[in-house]
Amino acid sequence: MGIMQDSPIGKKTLGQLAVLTVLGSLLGGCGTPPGSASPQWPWVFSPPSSAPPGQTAPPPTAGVPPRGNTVPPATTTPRQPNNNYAQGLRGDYASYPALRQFIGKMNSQHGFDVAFLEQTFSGVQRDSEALTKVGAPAEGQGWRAYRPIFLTEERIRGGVDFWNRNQALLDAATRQYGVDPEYLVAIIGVETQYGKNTGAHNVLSALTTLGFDYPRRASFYQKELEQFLLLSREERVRPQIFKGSYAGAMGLGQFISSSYRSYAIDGNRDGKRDMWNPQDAIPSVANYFAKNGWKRGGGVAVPAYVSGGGYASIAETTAKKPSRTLGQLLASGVRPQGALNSSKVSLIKLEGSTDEYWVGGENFYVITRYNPNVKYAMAVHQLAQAIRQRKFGL
Ligand SMILES: [Ca+2]
Repeated sequence: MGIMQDSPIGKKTLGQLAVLTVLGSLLGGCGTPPGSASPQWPWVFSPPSSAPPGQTAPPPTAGVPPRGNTVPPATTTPRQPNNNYAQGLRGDYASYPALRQFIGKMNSQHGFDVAFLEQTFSGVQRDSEALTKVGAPAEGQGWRAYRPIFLTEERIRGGVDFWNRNQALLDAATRQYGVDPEYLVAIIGVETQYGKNTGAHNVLSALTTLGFDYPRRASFYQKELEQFLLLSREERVRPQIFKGSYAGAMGLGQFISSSYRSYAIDGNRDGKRDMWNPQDAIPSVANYFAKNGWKRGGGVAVPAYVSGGGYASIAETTAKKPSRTLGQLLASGVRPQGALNSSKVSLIKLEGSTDEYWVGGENFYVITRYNPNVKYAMAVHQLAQAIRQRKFGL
């Protein structure tokens, strides 16, 4: 998951988002054929959430699909173009052969209608801000500059508030998934400041831009775009509706599309996996951690002193699965400053003007499954500890 660097300016509340989506629907934006007698959209229109974070979503209406449209079942059989759509690609991506190939693949592998996708992508505007941001992630900074972004008084206090507001949800997620609650709170705090900053980029535009205008990671973002369209179909949400980070990460926990499809949980059982609603987002983040091997109560990381000539070659600056015993680290000149409950450990090096060393356990590695940068995982760990200490007055 990416780290949000978006300015709060330009953020829209979910209420505003709902208004915009309704407006878009009324205006026939995104290509809905006006006055059409039968529904042309493969998916029922349904925004990610009509309720602001922290509020309970309205109860589902059993058996009644939103807006009464019929959703055709997903099919893997390629379909012929639907003549209700204008043919061909237009707009910013009209002259991209790679996008044409992508559309062909979505048709042959997943049964998406070609004309529908052409219509969809004809409305995509290049997201130049995403291109700028993807080249300068926060992780590029040294640890001494990176840490203060997240270890702020506001974020610690906000974490305690979020925990108190969502105590029952966090308790339930901890019981069901075995993930320590302070880490769930800290992830959501680092990613979105507890839901205040879930991203204002149009996910379809951001992923199309990064998939076809950013050659260095085109393959990754095209795969996420594929996952995103599948997600939209599964969740019955028009792809133009989703908002997220410049990299297409969505909701309180900033799930990219592949993670959304794999790990998101419908916690409140209303039939939607709504990552903007804590009722779904909290168990989803817990599920992500559990599926990646989190051990409840297991050690995460402790600071360490290093000496001699043996430690340098085993120090990790990128995430790797722990493979050493504590005894092996001790023999390499590493002196942990505290106990760490983990059968396998790594020596973590946080680079900066003065390097910092930590012994990281298996749970530290699990945090890096969320974002592979060790500075990210350490920021989550330290924020989690600070929030826990503040909440319980330790
Ligand atoms: Ca739900």
